[in-house]
Amino acid sequence: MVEAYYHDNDDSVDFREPHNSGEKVSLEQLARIGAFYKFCPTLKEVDQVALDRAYKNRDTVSISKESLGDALLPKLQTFYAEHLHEDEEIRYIVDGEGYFDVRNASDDRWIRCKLTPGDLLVLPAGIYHRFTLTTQNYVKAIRLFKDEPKWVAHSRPDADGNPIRSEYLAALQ
Ligand code: KMT
Ligand code: NI
Repeated sequence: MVEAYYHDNDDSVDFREPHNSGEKVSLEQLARIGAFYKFCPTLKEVDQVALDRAYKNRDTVSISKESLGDALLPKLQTFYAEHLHEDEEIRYIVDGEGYFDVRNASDDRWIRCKLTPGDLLVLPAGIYHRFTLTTQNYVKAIRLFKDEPKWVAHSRPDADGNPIRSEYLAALQ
């Protein structure tokens, strides 16, 4: 079950550590920035979400030392650079665990969502976010895409002027 809280912003500590400031964030607060959470005990519930939202594609990723070897750290650094995507995307944790940090639009603080098996998170197009493994160093996740997977990650601040970003911010009003 997801646990969400404000990140402590302590950069002297490895990003895979919890970084829990102690200030909790509710699912309602997440919904206010367009991030939706649902617990899906089995793939049946995931399939239903995909059907309801007319999602057509998905893939499975395994991120660990075993699967990536020396490429793990560079990969994690890429995922941890603040970025946005031009499409809504869903992530579902099958095994292991991971942190999705999402920017709270009103005060620009990081909200950290700890996802464990069965957790499904919808990230809206245009939301600034980043991802990392936990100290467990392992996640197996399904990424669901509305249409063709759009891998392009648009970094901050370059993406500030992206129309998708403007649309996202306008939708929050
Ligand atoms: C993202 O958008 O940063 C990701 O999907 C990260 C990998 S999914 C476990
Ligand atoms: Ni991303």
